[in-house]
Amino acid sequence: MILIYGKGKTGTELKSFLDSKGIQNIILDDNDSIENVKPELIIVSPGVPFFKEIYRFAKKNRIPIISDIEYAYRFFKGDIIAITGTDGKTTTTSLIYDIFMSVSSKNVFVGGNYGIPFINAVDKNYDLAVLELSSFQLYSTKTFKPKIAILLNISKDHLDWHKKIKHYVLSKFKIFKNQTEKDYLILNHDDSCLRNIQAKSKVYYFSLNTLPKDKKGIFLKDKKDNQYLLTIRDVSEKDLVVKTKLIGLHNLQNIMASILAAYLYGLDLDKVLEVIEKFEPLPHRIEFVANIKGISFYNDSKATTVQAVEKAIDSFDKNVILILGGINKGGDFSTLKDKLKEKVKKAIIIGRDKEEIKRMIEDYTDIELSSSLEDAVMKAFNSAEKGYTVILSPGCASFDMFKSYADRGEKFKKIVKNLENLYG
Ligand code: UMA
Repeated sequence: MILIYGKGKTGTELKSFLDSKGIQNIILDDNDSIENVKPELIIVSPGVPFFKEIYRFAKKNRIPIISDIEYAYRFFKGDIIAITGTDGKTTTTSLIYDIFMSVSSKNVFVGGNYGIPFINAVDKNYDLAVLELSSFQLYSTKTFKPKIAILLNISKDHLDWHKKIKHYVLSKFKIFKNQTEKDYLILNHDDSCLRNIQAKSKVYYFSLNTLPKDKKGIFLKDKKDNQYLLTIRDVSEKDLVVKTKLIGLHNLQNIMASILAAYLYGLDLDKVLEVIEKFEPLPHRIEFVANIKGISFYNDSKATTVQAVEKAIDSFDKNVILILGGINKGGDFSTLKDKLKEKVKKAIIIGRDKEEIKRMIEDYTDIELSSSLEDAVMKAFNSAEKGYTVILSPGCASFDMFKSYADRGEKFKKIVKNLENLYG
């Protein structure tokens, strides 16, 4: 009998799958007693942290405990492109999916942390799965092995789940742990955590700087008016001109990783570049909302880490008013010191951890504390001048004030749109 642990999306989809196969199962969570259950396997949902009782129960009774990703992998017959990293996963997953849907003739599944559990891909004749994977999902994998693994970047995130950074990094590294010399690993050469990884797979890098001569991959050669000149290096070198609606060099990194995945699959790069040019920014990721009296408003609610806030600030030249705060996931906001001094005129802080965040950054920019998002937007609007940019880039989880980052972003957009109706 299989114990499915967690009654969210993952658990219920696993249950339908096991029921359809006639495999005996039971679905439980923290609210149920596990004392009299004797499963031969436990499949745990990603949101259940490793320090919870169920992991102790599995260890004590010597029952294997795996993630839904590991379980679905054992049945899935197609190729897998798997994407992980602290930031940029969803954009990269979405772009790779669009590229393969448009340019290849493959029947492509997209899912994982992206929203659709991987088990939904099993038995449906997909040739390829493009999977966004969180560290939670990778933590309990055992044999999982993608044909192409992409590791975008690593910064302190989800330390509430993982407790220690080493734990978090090792979970992420599981994405390539079982790969062989037939598989590919795509790494960010600009991230010092990833530059010197030893792997059995064939490693390709992406970088905003020229890659060292002995390294294969893709790098930025020149930038002009929203066009990027890139060089792709394998046995020989080839230049590519990329046009995109995505803002910021962090997005260029996501694009470079996607181009490499397409290249390694042998797709026609001219067609790939056409897909990239048409690709629209996803909601809540440096998403333009409105321009009111010469002040531009951007919604970057998906930025739940300090590193993501840094990327948002990097995307604008100067005169930024930053709205941030919420539940701090262990981030050190003082690392933004130089960017705050250089570009941020004022930071307006909301949410549960506003006092803590204030202490970390008050020496580097003007600060105002605010008790609601409406009030924060008004304060930003009143402080801004023509040519300024107001950006909601919280660097924190949203659950103290909102249902999710998406709810936070939608509410922000609504408030800004109301303001536009009044003053626009
Ligand atoms: N539960 C417990 N104890 C706990 C936590 C959860 O018993 O301490 C049980 C409860 O029954 C609860 C259920 O687990 O109802 C929830 O399971 P879950 O949190 O794993 O949620 P799912 O609905 O199965 O969604 C999960 C991912 N959620 C998380 O990782 C928190 C979804 O990612 C993913 O899209 C989905 O599987 C399909 O694969 C969401 C997410 O927030 C988008 N991810 C985090 C992020 O992107 O930052 C990692």
